[in-house]
Amino acid sequence: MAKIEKNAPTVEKKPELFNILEVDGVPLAVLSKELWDKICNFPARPDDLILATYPKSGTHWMQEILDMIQNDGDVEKCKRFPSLDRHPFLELKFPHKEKPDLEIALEMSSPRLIKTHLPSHLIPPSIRKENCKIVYVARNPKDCLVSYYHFHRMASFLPDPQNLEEFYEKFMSGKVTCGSWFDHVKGWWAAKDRHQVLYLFYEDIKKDPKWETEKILKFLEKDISEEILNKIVYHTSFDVMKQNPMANYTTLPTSIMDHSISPFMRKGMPGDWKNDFTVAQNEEFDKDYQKNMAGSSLTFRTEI
Ligand code: PPS
Repeated sequence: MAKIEKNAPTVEKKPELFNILEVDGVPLAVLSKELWDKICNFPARPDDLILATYPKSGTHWMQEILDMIQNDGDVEKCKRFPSLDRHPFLELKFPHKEKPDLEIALEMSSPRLIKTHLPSHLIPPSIRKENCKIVYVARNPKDCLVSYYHFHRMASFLPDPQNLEEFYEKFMSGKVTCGSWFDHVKGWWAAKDRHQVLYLFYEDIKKDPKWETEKILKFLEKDISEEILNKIVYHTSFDVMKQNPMANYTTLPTSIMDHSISPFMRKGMPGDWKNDFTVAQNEEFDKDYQKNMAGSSLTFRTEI
């Protein structure tokens, strides 16, 4: 295991973009109270497909899989726009866009695919009322923490993480955007028993993408040929997505995301946390994990 890197380089920060609004004790990347009110009143449609994740859990990977499914494996159609412009992020307003994604969603025709990092108890009531299908992807917290740390280094709209030691404390106490990883994964785990939620794990998709994609197809009641299934698995693999400008975030200005500091498509590998965690951090983490997950039937693999 590695030593902690002190004072790792970061992109120039833009504090005016941090815009953290705290809702129910959860820090959210929501621009204003006015936008939050609009989110709460968001009119979901019954055929909306919701993709929910804690940050750095494989949102864009699953977005690509779902887009490929919805477009019957047509790779060119899935390259129509960069990921950020293809499907809206319910609660976000990106610095390079004129309006919040929610307003873009309101103008979109059905069926819509809508992404969100919101915890289950904060999603707009209409999503439940309309019984929308929800795909939730969870990732083991060690890799999630490390990925989130490096993302804070390269994204100008997130605060300076300083070093992994500092960020570790913030992540474990839920003082990062979207709050506690523990509350998020447990909240959605409970929600799956009350709503149409397909709860998937990043590590499972990495281990057997074909099997997991078949699960998604069943959940979406969609039939495709073996050939298209193989095409989806290939097109959404880490190495292919990393080379795809429509999926790897390189179309954004470096003042928003600086890939020379840390690429968005960074490692994509379960167990990468071992390169950043110290032995002491790992021991402390395991103890905290036991405390926070006591009584939960949820289990995670921290390597495959
Ligand atoms: S975000 O910014 O919160 O929406 O990020 P998110 O898309 O949820 O997660 C980014 C991490 O997912 C990895 N990724 C992938 N892993 C495996 N296969 C594929 N195809 C793939 N696409 C993205 C990405 O590399 C980030 O993880 P790390 O560990 O940082 O590499």
